[in-house]
Amino acid sequence: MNNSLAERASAAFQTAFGAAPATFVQAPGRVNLIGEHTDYNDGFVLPCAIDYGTVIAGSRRDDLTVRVCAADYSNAVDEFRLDQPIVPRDDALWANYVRGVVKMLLQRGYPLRGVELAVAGNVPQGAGLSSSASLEVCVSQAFKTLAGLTDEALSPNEMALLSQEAENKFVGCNCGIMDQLISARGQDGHSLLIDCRSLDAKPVPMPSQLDVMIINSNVKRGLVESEYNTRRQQCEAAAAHYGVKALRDLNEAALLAGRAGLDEVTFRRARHVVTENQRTLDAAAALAANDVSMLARLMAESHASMRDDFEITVPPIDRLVEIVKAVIGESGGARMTGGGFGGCVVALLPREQVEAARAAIAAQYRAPNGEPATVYVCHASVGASELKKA
Ligand code: GAF
Repeated sequence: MNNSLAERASAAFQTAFGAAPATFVQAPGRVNLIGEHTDYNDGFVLPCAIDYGTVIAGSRRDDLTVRVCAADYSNAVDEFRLDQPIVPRDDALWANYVRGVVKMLLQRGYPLRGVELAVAGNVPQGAGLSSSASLEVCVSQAFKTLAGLTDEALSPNEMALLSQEAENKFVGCNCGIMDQLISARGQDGHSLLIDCRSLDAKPVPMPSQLDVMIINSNVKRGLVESEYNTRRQQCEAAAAHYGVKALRDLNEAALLAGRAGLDEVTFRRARHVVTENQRTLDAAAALAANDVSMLARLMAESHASMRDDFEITVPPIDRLVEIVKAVIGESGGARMTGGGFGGCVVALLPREQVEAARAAIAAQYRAPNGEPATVYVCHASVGASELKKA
């Protein structure tokens, strides 16, 4: 992703600010292999960073003014000051991801000076691949690099946490920590098994014979935020029913034993989270052992659980999973990835089956509006970093 994005960011910088940038930083989007809606239940997730993301070209200023140019929004420029209240804009939503992160950095006491930034990204928006987290973490990285802060001064975990807080409190989306954490800490050629309670992250090598295929259904997602928030509330209600801090603290036996008095829907929501946590741990072990048929089984079970218990898939997404599974059988896995209600399917499949899967999708799938799916074959990539000195 980096070269063409860096060129676009550089060109936008030159146009907006009339000079060359001092540095470039990047932060990736992500695809989650398994562990959906578990992060805000203090549970486990297994995402990898992808080679689609955000690049920022940046330079320091001598004052307290921040100027940001968005290459993807016709080089629109947002400007605000570090010594005045930072408030959201309702006429340029992209700017709020930047403003929110800066506000959280200031609230935590980081010594910021003014900057000029130009932003370019290529994560498809609204597809469940974390374009927002990629932007937020990239902004954190830009300020970190331009302020000369070390990892000790501003760790990748802290970057992820403050980016999540910006999304929760400034942008207004009540997401968990997964997306920002993998964007900050991704590792080349690895997925990360993340414990969302302790924020420990264990790298798991991706088997060399498998490719990561992401299939964007191009289904326009509706009701995402309200449904997402409803699922969170149902999970919290279930945890309260069982008397635990979070659903992470339940196993399947306890789930069944304490079921009396819990309504059917809330029980099924809890069952998804409890079983998905175990599947995620098992999938990380299967991936590490290159046990592809086990991985395929766990991904299929995860999809069924999201469809039947958590009710976050939609028929076109279920159809895409069926099409891919008919090609790859047990030699790979496929499931919906991300928050749900549209978005993408992720498949882990042998490299030699990629073209057959692509052909089957092209021949057999159309979104309700007639659009075909968009297919990306990705490489598990490194998290937020400085790219190069300009
Ligand atoms: C979205 C959220 F941002 C994540 O925190 C996570 O909950 C995910 O949906 C579902 O697993 O991407």
